Amino acid sequence: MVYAKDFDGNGSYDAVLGFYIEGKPYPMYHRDQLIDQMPMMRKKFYRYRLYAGTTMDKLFTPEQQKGMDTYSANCFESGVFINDGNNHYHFEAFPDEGQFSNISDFYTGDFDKDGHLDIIAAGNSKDPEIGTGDYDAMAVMLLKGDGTGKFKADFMSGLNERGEVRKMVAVGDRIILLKNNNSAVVYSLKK
Ligand SMILES: [Ca+2]
Ligand SMILES: [Ca+2]
Repeated sequence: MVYAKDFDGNGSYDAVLGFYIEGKPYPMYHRDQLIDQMPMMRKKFYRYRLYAGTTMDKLFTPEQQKGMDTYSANCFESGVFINDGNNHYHFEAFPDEGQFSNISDFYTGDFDKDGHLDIIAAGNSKDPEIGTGDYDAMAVMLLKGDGTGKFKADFMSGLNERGEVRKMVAVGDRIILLKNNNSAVVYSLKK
């Protein structure tokens, strides 16, 4: 969930992220991170002990919560929306392997020539804040489609990279992986 408002009145919108533990929403941040962004919180949480166990609704006074926006997200999985026709789409999440990291770019095609559309997914990111850690478990991966909207990771595809892939560009039968702070890598697709 997200609470959002200019809580400290400095002219910029503050978004405070929370997550649920056994049904109760807690802030995502450590006390120090929160205070870095909103120094006024130092007064309220002058000891770590006071911050420990604070739920989102106790973070701000009822007065501060007035007029704030709240948002929530129910799904964090990567996947695809399948077009069922008649302007109707359904979401199909990727298998667990497709959730190993963030996905920055997709490239579709029938790479194994079995008549079903496959996906090359690329990702990884060192951008997350310190408390989250790097996303580094999947720079690029082939997800083979079975034609029903389901995909399966193929670790024998020959795609094997590290680092952060931000974008893929297809040129003829080659695919170029563009990485952050690193050289581009070129793969030839099987004919
Ligand atoms: Ca602010
Ligand atoms: Ca295929």
